[in-house]
Amino acid sequence: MTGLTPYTFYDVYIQTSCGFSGTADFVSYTFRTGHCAPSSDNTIIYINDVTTTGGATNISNTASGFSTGGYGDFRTQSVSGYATQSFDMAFINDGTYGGKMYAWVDWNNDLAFDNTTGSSEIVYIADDVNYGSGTFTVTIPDGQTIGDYVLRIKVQQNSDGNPCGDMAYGEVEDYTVSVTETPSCLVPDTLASSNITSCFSRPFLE
Ligand SMILES: [Ca+2]
Ligand SMILES: [Ca+2]
Repeated sequence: MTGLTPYTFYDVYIQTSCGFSGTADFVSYTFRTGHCAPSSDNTIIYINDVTTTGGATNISNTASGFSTGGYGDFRTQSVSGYATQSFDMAFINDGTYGGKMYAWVDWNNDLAFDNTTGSSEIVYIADDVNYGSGTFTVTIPDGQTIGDYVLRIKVQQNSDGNPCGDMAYGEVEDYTVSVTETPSCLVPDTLASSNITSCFSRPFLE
């Protein structure tokens, strides 16, 4: 099936053609297009604050609490930048328990987060302990096409960092990375000075 609109529910009706005997009754099936939406029934582990810095526009989503069902769709909030530009994303969890942290960006917009080891769509893994807060840097890939891409951040305890895996304890939040045109003339950055020497004589005043 092609030509479907992302983030839309579709009803499909199918019936069997029985040749000369006619047709069987319809059976129906409902499915949703878009990125997977993991769920959690336990409300005690969640991402509370997400903020970005370094983008042309930035995300500030604080005190979000636990999203219903464990999945928070915040794609209307975006951080923007051009290819090769970086931004920082800071998160604060509920403050009591924390969890293992993961983030992905669907850079090829195929509605799936490639979780293969070494994939460029994995932008953050911190799963050695349970984290109450943290910050990570996301660099927009060189040559990335102008457009919108979904960034998923996930907190969870127990089990691994599967972007589509349901959580016994955890929450997922989705945001948007808007990639803009690279400026034709970039402003200087990372300015530094070294080996400064005097190039003039200070007037001697009497
Ligand atoms: Ca939340
Ligand atoms: Ca993808």
